[in-house]
Amino acid sequence: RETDFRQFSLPDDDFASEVIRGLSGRPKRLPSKYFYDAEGSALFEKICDQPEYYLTRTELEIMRDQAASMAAALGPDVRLIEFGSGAGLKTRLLLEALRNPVCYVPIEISQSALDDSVAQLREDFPQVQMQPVCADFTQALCLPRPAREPRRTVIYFPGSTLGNFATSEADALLHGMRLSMGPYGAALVGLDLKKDIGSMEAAYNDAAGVTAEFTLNLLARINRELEGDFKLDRFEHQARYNPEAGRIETRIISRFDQAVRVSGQDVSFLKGEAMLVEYSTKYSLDDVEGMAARAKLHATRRWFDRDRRFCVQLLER
Ligand code: AVJ
Repeated sequence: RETDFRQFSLPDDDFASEVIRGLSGRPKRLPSKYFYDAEGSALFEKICDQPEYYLTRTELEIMRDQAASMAAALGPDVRLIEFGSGAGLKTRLLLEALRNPVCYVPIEISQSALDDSVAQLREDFPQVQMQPVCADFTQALCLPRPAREPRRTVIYFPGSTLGNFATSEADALLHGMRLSMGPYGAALVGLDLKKDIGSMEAAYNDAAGVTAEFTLNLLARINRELEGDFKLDRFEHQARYNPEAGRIETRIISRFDQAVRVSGQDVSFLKGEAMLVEYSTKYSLDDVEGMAARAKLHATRRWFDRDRRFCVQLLER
């Protein structure tokens, strides 16, 4: 029996309060998880088609070439949990390679993205129990019980989404994953690697302006859902590599002194003032080892693309 699980507090309840809190801080911030409404998820898919955005293409290449090797390392009868499942293309490659997977549990904040991907996967993998959960994977959540006892639980966390978190949050998330995966558990994590600054910055500043549109959609979403009156042409997208922190930092910059109303509150901006909206951390192999050690996990195997731009890392208890 398949059940759709939803978290107890609906994501929308938190949206207003998190936006107001973020805009009251100095610097102003907006949480990047709110990028992914239906519009934002569609725009992210469009980012993945841009020539500058190498991440998705590269990770797909790794999965195409080496999913069989990953599946061999994971073994049979796996319960596969995915954090932030998105369109589920990489997942399909992993599910195809796995031997007799017990169930697939995608945890995704965007209901539309979750519905679309699971509908497809149900058709393609009728023998795998599908147990979608619409939730924010950073919050405590209840997971559905599988119909058959798995040999081990594997948490799949592709896309370098871990890089969206500050170091301390990422550590906490990995540590939480360690607890959710149980004693023989594992995590398979996609991580974007440090490389020349030009390529990293270009990936977040595509010439067609799709990433800028994706970033500013956060303001459009606030307008749609929180009675905001942001004028999008009065703000601009900025994405720069911070070499000390080892991450791309995306900000929305106010082009003028201006006031905006959000959820019945006035928020004022100075010309040039920034709202911090996203981190996209880039890793060295030393960074990966350090992070695994802090979460008390063993970095046992990793798979790269030809040019070593990206890696899929196996972490085991
Ligand atoms: C899928 C969240 C990892 O940070 O590279 C792409 C999101 N933001 N372009 C990333 C994103 C701007 C992406 N993640």
